[in-house]
Amino acid sequence: MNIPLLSPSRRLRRTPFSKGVEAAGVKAYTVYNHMLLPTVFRSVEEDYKHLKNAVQIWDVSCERQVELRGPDAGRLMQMLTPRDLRGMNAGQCFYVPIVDETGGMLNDPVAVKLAEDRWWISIADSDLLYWVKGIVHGWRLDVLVDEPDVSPLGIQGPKSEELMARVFGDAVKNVKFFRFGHFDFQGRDMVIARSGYSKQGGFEIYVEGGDIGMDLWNALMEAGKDLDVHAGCPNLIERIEGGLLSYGNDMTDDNTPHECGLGKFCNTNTAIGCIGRDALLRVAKEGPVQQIRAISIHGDKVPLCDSWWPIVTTKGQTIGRVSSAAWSPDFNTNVAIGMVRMTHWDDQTEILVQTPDGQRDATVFESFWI
Ligand code: THG
Repeated sequence: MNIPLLSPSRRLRRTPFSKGVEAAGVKAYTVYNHMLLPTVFRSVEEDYKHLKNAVQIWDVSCERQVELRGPDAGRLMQMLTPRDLRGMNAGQCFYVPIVDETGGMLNDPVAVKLAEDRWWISIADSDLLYWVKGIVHGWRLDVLVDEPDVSPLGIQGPKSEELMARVFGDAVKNVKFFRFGHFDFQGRDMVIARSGYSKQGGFEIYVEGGDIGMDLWNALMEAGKDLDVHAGCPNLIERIEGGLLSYGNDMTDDNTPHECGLGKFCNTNTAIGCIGRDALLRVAKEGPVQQIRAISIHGDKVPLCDSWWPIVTTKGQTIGRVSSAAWSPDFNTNVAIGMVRMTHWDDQTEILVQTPDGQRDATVFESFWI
């Protein structure tokens, strides 16, 4: 198959780390929040093995921030999500479903509480900024909303803590999961959280000011030479094994958080002010009729999944869709994420998946691989 190239232009934004990514031999990009996001360095499978054994530097600048500043910032944040934020303190990060007035998912970002009156919403791939600006205008809220020059850099993998300590000092080891601290790099303040889009452990550095980007990239590469540090990126195989969802692929605004298995991040009863609260109270009472599941697709390696693959019964009735799939060397099966109707969502249910290569036997699981 011929894979066409992407034509560069200013609309397809480069990042502060693009030069480093290119020097490291990036082989493919996707577009995420109108910005370049690397998807392959050596190969998806080699990158996967390396991620699980060493440490990688990820250019995840495309996780853009929607910054909220002002006295109504906290109130606005609670209007956006059904997760109860009253117990959240400055210094914490929360994974938060963002819903519209129907309870449909608009994004699944990480909310970073910098101060009572200052937040970053570290967004997945949808133009959340416009929804937030619309709410601020419509409700006449006292808060400024914009996209600052902040580019996250991910440090992921089992050796990430060692590498981070070498560059930022041992104190970085004290940062707990989904919390952040402030650290110095060349006289500049960096927000560093223990978080990231892998299950291998790691950190995210919120780099303020693109001008310092390559200095930081080079310092990390230099300090990690003997740790086998390499440029990497969110890995398709590893994130499916871990059940990390991809907005626009695994769910859209047609899905509620409960359908996405994100009910544990909703406190709809107490999230007073959430715009989708009434709608979600209704769907939460009944419970969803379809839900995200781990799916093992039998047989040899499946092709790239760039459209939804129907899930059917032996009688040919459609009961769901597969939205992400990849061959897993560690689990010796095709791992997949899909939305499955309640009649077939129980653990170990046998189903059929219609891949572009033909129909495959598959099994539904109630939990992911890692
Ligand atoms: N980090 C930051 N911003 C992001 C992402 C990120 N923006 C885009 C995208 N990723 C948003 N989606 C997710 C999906 C999953 C997680 C984070 C962001 C995640 N989930 C963990 C899990 O499900 O195991 C932990 C959730 C928790 O316990 O709170 O980390 O990766 N900055």
